[in-house]
Amino acid sequence: PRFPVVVVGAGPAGLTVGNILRAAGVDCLVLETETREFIEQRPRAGVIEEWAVRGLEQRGLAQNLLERAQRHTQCEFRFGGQRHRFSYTELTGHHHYVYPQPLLVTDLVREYADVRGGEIRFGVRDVELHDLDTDRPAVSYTDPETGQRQLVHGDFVAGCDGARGVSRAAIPAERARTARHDYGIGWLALLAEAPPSSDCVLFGVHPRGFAGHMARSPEVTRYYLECPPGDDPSDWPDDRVWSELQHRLAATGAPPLTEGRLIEKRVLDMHNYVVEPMVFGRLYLAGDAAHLTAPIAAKGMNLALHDAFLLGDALVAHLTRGESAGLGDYSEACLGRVWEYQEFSRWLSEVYHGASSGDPYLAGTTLARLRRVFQSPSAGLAFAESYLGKDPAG
Ligand code: RFL
Repeated sequence: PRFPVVVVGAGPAGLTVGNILRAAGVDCLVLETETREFIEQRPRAGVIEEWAVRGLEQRGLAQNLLERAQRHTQCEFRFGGQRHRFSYTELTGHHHYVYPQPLLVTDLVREYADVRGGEIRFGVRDVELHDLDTDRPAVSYTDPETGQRQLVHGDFVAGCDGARGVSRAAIPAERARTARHDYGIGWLALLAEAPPSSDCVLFGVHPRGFAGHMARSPEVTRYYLECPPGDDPSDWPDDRVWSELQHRLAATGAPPLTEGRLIEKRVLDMHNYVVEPMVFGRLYLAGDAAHLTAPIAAKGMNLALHDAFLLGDALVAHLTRGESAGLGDYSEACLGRVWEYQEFSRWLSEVYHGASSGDPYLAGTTLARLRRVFQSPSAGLAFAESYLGKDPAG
């Protein structure tokens, strides 16, 4: 079989590319190693930036999101035992959407496969990419039902298989550079079966370590606790987690957190990477396959969507109208935003983790940085702009 585009990976990036192609009548095949049930439930991101929602809306992909997502207008930092509200919408007129990633993925799969008639194979094994540097690239995989190897030819391969996929590794080392940054910090990522304890996102900057609170739905709340990298989640029984969260997020006038059963407990070793360029021959990387940002600033899915909009539109322009400028500019057009978000993540990581670094100098300077966001209107505005993400239209 032959498809104009073979998309590797059915995350937000791959499914968005697939949907854009199908809307333009371009055939494509999406290959995914997991089952449909699994990807529709995998908990991860929740914060989507306004421009990204608009990008989905323009492509007919935001109907459920716009009906169901919460709109957030402020966040709260807690440090020095006090609450500090930051109303970014008041400063900028823009807000954040909160819509859990599994719901977005569910919407995107449904639209791609059930509405737009796109082809997708779940549960594929041992995906390999071939002849990427020629005009007849191919992808092979083992079919989960027959156990047979399948070979699919395409004109283009979209590598959207995330941080643990095969696409990035298919680029020879001398053809792309990977820049890495390891924070040397761990976050215990938690999902609690408990209603949110605040009407907005909370960031606790505490000498014992960072703690975060993010609503996901009226019944489920995401929490984060800074911990040593490589910590074992089994060292974090529920009692210890709640006592640490209560302690690090305590502030004058703030009610205690509403506790509940912890349904996810994973230690994330915070690191970032960026692959440059994001293109090798007929392979175009998008999303986490090309660049990872630790969830410090909640940027990963937004970058994945930005790449997917540009790649989907560029492939459509090339395949339906013979216009190849979009494909030519693709990598550079993505990387501007990628580096901007990487820099903000790094800046924010210092703010979150300075107080607990054990270095009193770093603790002093990063707390000063945080106070400046509240005391200086221009520093507040600059922070709000980075936090909300740059609007590609303006
Ligand atoms: P995904 O979502 O990882 O999708 C890749 C898909 O490819 C499949 N796959 C393969 N398929 C075929 N062949 C192979 N060889 C394959 N190998 C893997 C995988 O099963 C998967 O279905 O990548 P994509 O599309 O680039 O999307 C990226 C986002 O998922 C990611 O950046 C975000 O989840 C990051 N992130 C957050 N981003 C935000 O914008 N806001 C947030 O609030 C936010 N919170 C988070 C996050 C990530 C987290 N984790 C994973 C550490 C919170 C957490 C806890």
